[in-house]
Amino acid sequence: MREELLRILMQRLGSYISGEELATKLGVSRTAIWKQIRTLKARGVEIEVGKQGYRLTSMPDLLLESEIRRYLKARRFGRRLYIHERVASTNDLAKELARSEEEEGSVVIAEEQTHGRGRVGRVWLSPRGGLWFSLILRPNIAPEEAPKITLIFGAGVAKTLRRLYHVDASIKWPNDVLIHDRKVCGILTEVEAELDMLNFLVVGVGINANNSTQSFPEEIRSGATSLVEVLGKNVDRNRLLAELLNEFERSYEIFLKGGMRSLLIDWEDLCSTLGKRVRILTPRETIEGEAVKIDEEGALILKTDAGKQRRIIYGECIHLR
Ligand code: BT5
Repeated sequence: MREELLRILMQRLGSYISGEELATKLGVSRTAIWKQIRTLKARGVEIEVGKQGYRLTSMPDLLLESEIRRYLKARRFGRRLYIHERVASTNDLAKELARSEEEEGSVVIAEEQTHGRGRVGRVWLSPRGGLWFSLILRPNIAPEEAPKITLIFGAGVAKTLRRLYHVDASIKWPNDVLIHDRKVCGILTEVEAELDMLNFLVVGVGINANNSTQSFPEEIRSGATSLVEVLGKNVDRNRLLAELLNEFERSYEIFLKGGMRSLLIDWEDLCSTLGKRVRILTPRETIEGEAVKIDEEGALILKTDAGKQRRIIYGECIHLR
């Protein structure tokens, strides 16, 4: 009912609506309306309370199911949306859901994460205003194929950001999306498998959208950016989420039909790592060379100074020039 109330206020942005009219429309008491208004105000929604009733003074930047659905064209992705105020990590919640048979395509979203995670236990800062979500997938593939999914989703993010906001978004192998060489998005794919059978996969996507990166610790801030910082204005996160899910579903279907090769061509076009001199840190060694291509498994092919080709499946990549 809170979302319904907000929708009515949004439709009448700037003008007063009486408590009585709202109560009648929603079939609840005026006290119930007042309570919901109080909660909305506490969440940062700008509502003026006057003699004539309630008035929304600016469009709220909140994740709302009804708003997401306005733009959602995907059939399976986003069929179920779980929107939370604050969670530890949406990946953890999505994994819990997936373990209890949640269907493919369900999405867990949060306004804020208190323990957002990056790869290998790194921290992912997730203040309000960003877009933090996780998608449950149940593809019929071997666990080793999971990195391909990360690649596809990275390309989906870069493509969508370019299309919606005309920004120069590119992929840094394997899983970062950058704008002007600063990280705007990270992806964390987690797999649960038994022997050779993949039970499910959770793809977590974090995008700095309407959050500032100014409050991040210096070592993270210097390499990070957000959409509001690049564009100078807020983006519609509901639409962004829906458009991402539309794009992800399209690519995922191509992938399931065996179209990885065509997806990789797209990926290469969007990638800023290829052609660059890079340093790769793996758990065992540090390698430098020129990034020349990506193979069908999603591994990076490097030409080292000694003229040798190296195939790197996993590692941290630093762009040198
Ligand atoms: C990633 O890890 O880039 C994966 C991030 C995935 C986040 C999503 S949000 C929804 C879902 N739920 C989760 O708990 N996680 C997923 P990695 O490549 O390991 O990069 C982590 C590094 O990025 C950190 O060590 C920081 O240096 C930097 N970093 C942390 N927070 C950042 C932010 N908000 N923006 C840009 N860089 C950040």
